[in-house]
Amino acid sequence: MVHYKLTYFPTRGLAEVSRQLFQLAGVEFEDERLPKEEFLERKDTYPFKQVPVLSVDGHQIPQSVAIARYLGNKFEPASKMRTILFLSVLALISCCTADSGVLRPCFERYPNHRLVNVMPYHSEWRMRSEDMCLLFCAQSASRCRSIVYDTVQHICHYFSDEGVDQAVISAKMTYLRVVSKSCL
Ligand SMILES: N[C@@H](CCC(=O)N[C@@H](CS)C(=O)NCC(=O)O)C(=O)O
Repeated sequence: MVHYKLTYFPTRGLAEVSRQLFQLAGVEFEDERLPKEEFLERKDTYPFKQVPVLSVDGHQIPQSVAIARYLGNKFEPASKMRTILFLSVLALISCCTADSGVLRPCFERYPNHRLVNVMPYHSEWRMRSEDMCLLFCAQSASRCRSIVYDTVQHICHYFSDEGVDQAVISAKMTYLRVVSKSCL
């Protein structure tokens, strides 16, 4: 029997669609959920130094969408109903990542502030809510130390600097600082 191991964090996030695909197909798999510290110890052993990673008899497959596609093809839906279920599970990908409530305590929040004289390492457009900014920050926790959310244009700017000395008052912008690295 093929041994499947799906490695991710102890959240739904980018692994949930594949977990659901296993459930729907009724196929056994090892649902490995790594605490942050353990992930950091093993990070270098993963193809893109990130998770989720699916191991199929020891062969690693990275990238959440590639994993879901692989499983979708492998576990061919037996009926139309199953096809519908498979498709709806795949469509869940955006809402599955809405676990952000737990992240709130990890940030100090300064409404009407932004950062000056510091460049973001990344900016993400079309972020409908502040919570989406937090989630994205947690997903690149090794770099993300602060966020500025532009509430008008719905852009999250990510900084690897805490930004404490760079914060200035600015309407309709929200500055969020990671309180503790281990929190994320
Ligand atoms: N494009 C990748 C993104 C993977 C990704 O961002 N993984 C995050 C967790 S959701 C991660 O491993 N973050 C830890 C890090 O980058 O150090 C995918 O879809 O699988």
